[in-house]
Amino acid sequence: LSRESFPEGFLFGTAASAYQVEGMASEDGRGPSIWDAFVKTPGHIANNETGEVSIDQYHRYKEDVDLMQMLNFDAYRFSISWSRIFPRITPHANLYHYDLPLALQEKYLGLLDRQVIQDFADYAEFCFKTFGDRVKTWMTFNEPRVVAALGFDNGINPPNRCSKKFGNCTDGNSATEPYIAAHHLILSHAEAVKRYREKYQAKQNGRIGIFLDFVWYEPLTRSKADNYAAQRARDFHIGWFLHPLVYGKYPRTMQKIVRERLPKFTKSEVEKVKNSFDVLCLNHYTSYYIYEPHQAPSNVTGYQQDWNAGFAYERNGVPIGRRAHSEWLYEVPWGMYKAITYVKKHYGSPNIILSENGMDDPGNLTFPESLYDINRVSFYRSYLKELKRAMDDGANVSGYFAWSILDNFEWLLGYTSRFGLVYVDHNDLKRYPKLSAYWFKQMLERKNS
Ligand code: GCO
Repeated sequence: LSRESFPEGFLFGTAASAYQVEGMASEDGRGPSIWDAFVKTPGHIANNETGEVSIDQYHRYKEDVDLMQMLNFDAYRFSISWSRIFPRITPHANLYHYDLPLALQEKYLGLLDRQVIQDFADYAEFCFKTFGDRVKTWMTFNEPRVVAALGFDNGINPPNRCSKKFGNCTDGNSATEPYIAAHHLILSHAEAVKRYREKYQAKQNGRIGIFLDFVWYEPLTRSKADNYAAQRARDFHIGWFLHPLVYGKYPRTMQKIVRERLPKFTKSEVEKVKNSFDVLCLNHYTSYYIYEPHQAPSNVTGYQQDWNAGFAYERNGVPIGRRAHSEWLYEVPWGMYKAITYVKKHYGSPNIILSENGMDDPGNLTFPESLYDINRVSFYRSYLKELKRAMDDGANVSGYFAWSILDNFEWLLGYTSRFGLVYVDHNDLKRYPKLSAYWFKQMLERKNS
């Protein structure tokens, strides 16, 4: 596999996000986000770690960008933390990577109030105006499904309104709040895109989109029930957002199951939401076999209950397509081919960037053994081959971003998780490129340079 295996101009990048790598979380006028508040509660994060210092990319960004360039990457996908500034190489700027300002959460419960639509669009417009001369690719939200499902269902991310795990699911609103939050995320995205297109795009000649996470769901058997369960899982996952962005309405399975709890788009909102992206970014990691369970597990509520599909982790006793951060997994690379081909077929063959793909280290690796990450090399090689196969079958993909350039703050897992191509010693913050980093370096070398 080499850069020449992909079309001329195909973009190779790496990805990270503000709260996960910057540090300096309380300095230089940065206001707290909901993650700054969330990490302060003991028990929320592995080893009660925080992003206060993280891996200090705030000060070491030059060294990190030099690393990316040494490894022959073309682009770097980072996020702006709603009050932090950070442009480098071909900047792909993401406006929201989970870190809602705490002030908005406290003022009006953030994503549960329509006020967030204007506030987000004002923030987006500030960024377009200030950085649009240098940033030509904008994304509004990272994984809005994760925001809505894990923040407002019996999930585990802030504002963890109905998290059974942290025991504050008192008001039982998980049946409605994920759908309200998702609706406001879609409307906030559409309002920001409208303003970009009306006021900045012609002059700045940029493009705008969104990051959607898409796990592939394969029916465990050919039965009608398992096929329906797989389709429902895809609809409740990517369809929740991509259906409105392409067709201006929620998927039929979702409408049938969630019914009156599903907010409605007005006629003018449909016009604003439909086709509100120039490029669709897909974050893909893993796949699951899905089967139709007889009833939803008793410990789930709301969105998880509605989804109600069984996840098969094994098939004929062989572990398959399961992703957990703390153990070495069996990944099924063909899920990449299926996910991309599915989006091409069902959503009008949009211009796709594969904006996140990568794997965690098994929890028991020590230094320096973990630098010899041969498993990560085979992970990337096999997933890139599947991506190329989807492109050979006509999928319109123009870029690929590895997650992540550096080991960083992996949300609830803190620094116990290591997704980086580059190892970070969390004691002295020194960076050590792993084998996989050098694999990309040779793979991305421009032969005719
Ligand atoms: C996500 C985010 C990243 C994660 C990455 C590894 O999918 O939650 O985009 O912030 O760190 O996916 O889990």
